[in-house]
Amino acid sequence: SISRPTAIQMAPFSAYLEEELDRRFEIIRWFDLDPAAQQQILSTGDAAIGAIVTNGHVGCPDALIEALPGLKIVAIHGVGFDRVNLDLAKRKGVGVSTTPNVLNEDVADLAVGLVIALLRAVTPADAFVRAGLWERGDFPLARKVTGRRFGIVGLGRIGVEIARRLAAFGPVAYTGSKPKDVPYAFHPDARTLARNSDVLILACPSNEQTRHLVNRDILDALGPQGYVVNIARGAVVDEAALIAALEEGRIAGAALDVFEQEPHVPDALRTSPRVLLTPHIASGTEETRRDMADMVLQNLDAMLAGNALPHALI
Ligand code: 8YV
Repeated sequence: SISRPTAIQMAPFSAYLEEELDRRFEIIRWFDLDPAAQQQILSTGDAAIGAIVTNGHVGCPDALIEALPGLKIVAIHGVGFDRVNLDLAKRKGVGVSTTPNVLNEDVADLAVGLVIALLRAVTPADAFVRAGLWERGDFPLARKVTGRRFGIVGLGRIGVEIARRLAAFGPVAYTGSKPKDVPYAFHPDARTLARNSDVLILACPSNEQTRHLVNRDILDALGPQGYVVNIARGAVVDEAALIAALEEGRIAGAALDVFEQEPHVPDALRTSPRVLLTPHIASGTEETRRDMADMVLQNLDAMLAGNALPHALI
């Protein structure tokens, strides 16, 4: 029989994407394999495995890229590539693709939703009504959104969409590697931005430069009336420093869609009345996930046809 190409799938996807993957490849679901079966693949290095399909935050281990002589592509369903070793992929002649732009609007929409929900205490207010507490008295007052100063860390494709939306509410400033041609104030570093912001929104990539960028120093620059919103990556925030700042009232609150050890969320965050938590859902709409799936498939189809990857990082 004519053998079909094999692909390793690193994480579960939508039924649509999984069906389309099954149509094209013999699929190995890495997350369903026990350690011995994984080790078997790592030591035999099956040359039929031409693709790894993964998501933005799971990525793939270096050992897998090293082990597979027939590997041609790591196709990421997402834009973050912090868990894929680009230098190694390049050295091995393996292409890496992402799904840029199609998720910008959703991620920006969720960032704005988190800002409003956090300052206006929407989830505690919902819990208050459900618990029947309204009949015993009014809900405590929240904080005003309009007029707040918004500071965006990372004005890339997503950051700029967040800026456009938040500009309807108050002044927007940003920091990043360089100033851009935009109508928002640039600050050269996160500390200066934090000092001049009420709400600090993280929209930068996760890399060595941004690891624990939001540390004690930045949180103290933001101050006791300040809020943090993270839709980027957990690693951008020193979670222990954030927890301490929340517990000691050195910042007012935080809304987090991403975490350092997700899906593990520390108890100190899960029990804090000052935080709003979502399970990495910023790109999670049916519409956008369909578009992301189609981009993954375009990249895989290009690989199968021997063409250049349309959304290649390298
Ligand atoms: C999703 C993301 O978590 O794009 C990213 O980098 O983190 C998200 O879109 C994920 O990649 C969807 O599979």
